[in-house]
Amino acid sequence: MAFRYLHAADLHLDTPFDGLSVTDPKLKERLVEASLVALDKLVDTAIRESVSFVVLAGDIYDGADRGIRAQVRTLQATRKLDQEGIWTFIVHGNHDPVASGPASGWTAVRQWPPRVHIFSADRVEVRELVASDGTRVTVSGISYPRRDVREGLHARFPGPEGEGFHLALLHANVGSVAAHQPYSPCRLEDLVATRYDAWALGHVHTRQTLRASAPFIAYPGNLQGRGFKPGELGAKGALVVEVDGREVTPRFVELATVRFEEVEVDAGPCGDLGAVVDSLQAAASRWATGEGTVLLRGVLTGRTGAYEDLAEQEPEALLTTLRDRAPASVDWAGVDIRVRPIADLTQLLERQDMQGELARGWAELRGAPSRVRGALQAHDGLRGVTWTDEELASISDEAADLAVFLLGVGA
Ligand SMILES: [Mn+2]
Repeated sequence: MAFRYLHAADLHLDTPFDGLSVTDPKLKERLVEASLVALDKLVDTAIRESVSFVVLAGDIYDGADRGIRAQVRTLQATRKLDQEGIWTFIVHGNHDPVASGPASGWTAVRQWPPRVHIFSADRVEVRELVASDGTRVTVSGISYPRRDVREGLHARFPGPEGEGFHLALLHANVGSVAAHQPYSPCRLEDLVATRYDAWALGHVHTRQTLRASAPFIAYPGNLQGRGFKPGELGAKGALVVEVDGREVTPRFVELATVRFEEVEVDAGPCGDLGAVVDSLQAAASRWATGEGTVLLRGVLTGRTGAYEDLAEQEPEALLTTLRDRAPASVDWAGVDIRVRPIADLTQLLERQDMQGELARGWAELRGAPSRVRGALQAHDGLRGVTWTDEELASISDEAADLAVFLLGVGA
């Protein structure tokens, strides 16, 4: 005998996809809908998999002011689950705290279906149900009262009581993940010590199982990727978790309809711009497999004979060319050009002419970041800007590449 539940987190419904420059109106529309479509697919999956309940571990909404579109869609989703006899348990996180900001506590929906429980921010509440196989299940959880919760809320959980399967639901940063805010911080050992059978977590957008059993501890990752940060890339969705006695088995289900991927293309073998376009297109066609849309960002690297071509063309023109010829399910968000010319100033260091002098000047600057810093900060427009030594070294390299290009070295 076994039962299943579905665990999702960080839905960020109606996310505005800040910082993404998308011009294609059809793609724009698809992005605007993506998080909501993913929610619909979550509901379908829960019903198809005959789960006993769904847990949503915080950041359901993207902002504390909770767009009405997102709220109504959530109401419809939980209504559909309720009609199927499936419970929905929700805690709120730092993006959608119970009371925060100018729209403090505002919600367009005050009447939820009977099989929905939204956990309070005042204390840990415990709800009980009987799963499809007759197992007694308790779900314990607590919402964020405001955005910046510095207290480790896990410490407030009273611990499991009685027979059955005991699940704890929380939005938290376990193990100080640097890419995310240090809200409700705790260590993995702290959660293990609580003796729950499972912790359904939210907050960290990268899907990961922190512990396989006793307790099973997992982040399902966000439901729909939101951009090109490392944690947003790849397949996104939810976990269908099967519980068979003490045995807990998660299975990832992809639900996002737009997938973000970064592809690095080595332009080294490319002799001209035509070859670069071919290489980028080949990379795009490798993603033209699944359903849904894959949004690509290309990163062009390597020392290439196409350096000059790439330096001279308009970046937008390259992008338009790629978009025009991309497979139907693939779109380009941008191409980051990090190529370098084939010729290298280090080859010129020994020469007794002007080019040799330039090369030696560059080598000297590269070893003296403080001089580069001083020279840059002398410019009016750059006053107050700071750079790390690594950034200064790469600025020196870029300048050297440009010098090679302008001097026509190796051409
Ligand atoms: Mn969060």
